[in-house]
Amino acid sequence: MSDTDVAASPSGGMDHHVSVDPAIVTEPRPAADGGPDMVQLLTPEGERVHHTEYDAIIDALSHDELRAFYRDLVLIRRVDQEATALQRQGELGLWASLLGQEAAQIGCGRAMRTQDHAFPGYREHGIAWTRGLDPMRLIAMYRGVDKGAWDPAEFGFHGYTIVIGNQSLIGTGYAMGIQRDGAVGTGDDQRDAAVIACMGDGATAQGDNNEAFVFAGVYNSPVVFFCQNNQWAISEPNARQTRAPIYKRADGFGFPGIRVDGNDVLASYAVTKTMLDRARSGDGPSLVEAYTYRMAAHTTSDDPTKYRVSAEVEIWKLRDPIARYKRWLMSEGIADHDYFEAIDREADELGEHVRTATVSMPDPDVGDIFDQVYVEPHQQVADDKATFTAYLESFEGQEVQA
Ligand SMILES: Cc1ncc(C[n+]2csc(CCOP(=O)(O)OP(=O)(O)O)c2C)c(N)n1
Ligand SMILES: [Mg+2]
Repeated sequence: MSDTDVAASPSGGMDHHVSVDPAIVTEPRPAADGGPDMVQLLTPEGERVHHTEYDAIIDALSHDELRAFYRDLVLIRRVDQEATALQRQGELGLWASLLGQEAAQIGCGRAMRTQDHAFPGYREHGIAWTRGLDPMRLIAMYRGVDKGAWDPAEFGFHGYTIVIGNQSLIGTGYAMGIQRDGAVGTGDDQRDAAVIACMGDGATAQGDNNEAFVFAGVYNSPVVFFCQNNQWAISEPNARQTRAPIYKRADGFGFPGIRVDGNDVLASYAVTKTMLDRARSGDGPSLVEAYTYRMAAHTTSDDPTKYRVSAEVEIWKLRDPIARYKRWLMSEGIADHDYFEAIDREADELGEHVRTATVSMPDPDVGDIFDQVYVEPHQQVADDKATFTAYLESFEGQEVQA
């Protein structure tokens, strides 16, 4: 396979490990660059692309706000890198990296208002960051010392969930509730609310997701389905999830779908903001397909070299979300060398904090997992706790192998 083949195919033509009907893999696939329908406001080289619908949204941002996007991108990438390293050192049970998807998530998260609610999967560290959730809460969960039970109402950011596709249904249900509470289309900026339901490209193949689209469409619910199409669902490429571009799926459900360059923080922000404004004002749901790439493994338990070629990853490196944004900020004179240095220093400090705070997290009392099952006492759970406690005590005085 030549480099050209790889460039033309988001799957990278990686079919040699899995036997697949050739009729499926030779079907036309979306262009690896997202195609002409994709909204892009910043090229991979950092040049602004003008767009009649979205320019005004970007022009309305102050230089402080534009610089803050950069800070978000760099700091959440650093958290992600540290968490990946900590997992490799045995300090976390698992980590799901967002590497490459920072712009999609920061653009989306910064388009939300305080009263909006996001329903994340397991990789939405960037959206969590924009909602003010301390990344250590995420890390504690992946270390297995915390159940991830932050207060969704406090952050407008619900619990991490690994069940694929559930966010669409739960988010739609929540959006229907917001509608019935009369918090849509009142014209009050402090009150009108909307939901971001996160999903991946793989989630589009779930029945739950399609059922959510039916409900959202029929009830005109204030929900934006934010699909991060990172080209892969573990080892399954887009070509085995869908034969049509994801954003076009919305047509069949009667609401708008739009593909945006998910490696372009400006475009991701402008498009998601437009769709959230629309939802809050009572104009109903939409599907935003943020076209991006998962640069790292699916999770730290996965080895992507088994199913995709490195040439594909190299192509996407050239589309890096942070490099292009930095180039643009510099060329516009919005940020200078001193600013970037200060952000790098802040990232170093944050990295150090992540490392020291992780290794000094206290182990939870193992009994907690039983105590928090029911509000009222429960005999079966009490018996289970006693059995488990006795089992642990049976090791006392023995040397435990790490
Ligand atoms: C209902 C369900 N089926 C299968 C799985 C196993 N699983 C975990 S992640 C994943 C792939 C999801 O891919 P995608 O939606 O593209 O999200 P990404 O991981 O790429 O962000 C699968 C199949 C699951 N967690 N839930
Ligand atoms: Mg995916």
